[in-house]
Amino acid sequence: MSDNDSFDHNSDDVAVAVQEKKPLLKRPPLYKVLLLNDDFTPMDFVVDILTHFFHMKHEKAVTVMLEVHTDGKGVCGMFSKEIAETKVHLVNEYSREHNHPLLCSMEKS
Ligand code: TYC
Repeated sequence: MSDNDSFDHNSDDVAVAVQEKKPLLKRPPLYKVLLLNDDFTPMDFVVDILTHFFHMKHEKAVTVMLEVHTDGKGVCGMFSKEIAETKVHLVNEYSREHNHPLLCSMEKS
């Protein structure tokens, strides 16, 4: 019997097990937004992306940039599907505008 179960008592004082309905709503899934390494995008540009689009402090942005540089990819943050899609779009658009090949992508967490 789960934590949601309890006992009710009818008029003859006979115990009856009562199970509450499971909640109908599940939390929506979160998505990781990732940066991928490449050989051409300047490190400073990646740090700027992390501070401006992902609101990281400079020190944290440098740490994440170096993680991407050494491991090939790194997580910028976790968001709802719609917010993650928007961040990916804005970062890739901004990188292309500045003629850098930096790639931002997302995956279900
Ligand atoms: N590897 C790049 C360089 O040496 C730096 C870099 C870091 C590029 C992170 C992309 O997501 C990236 N200039």
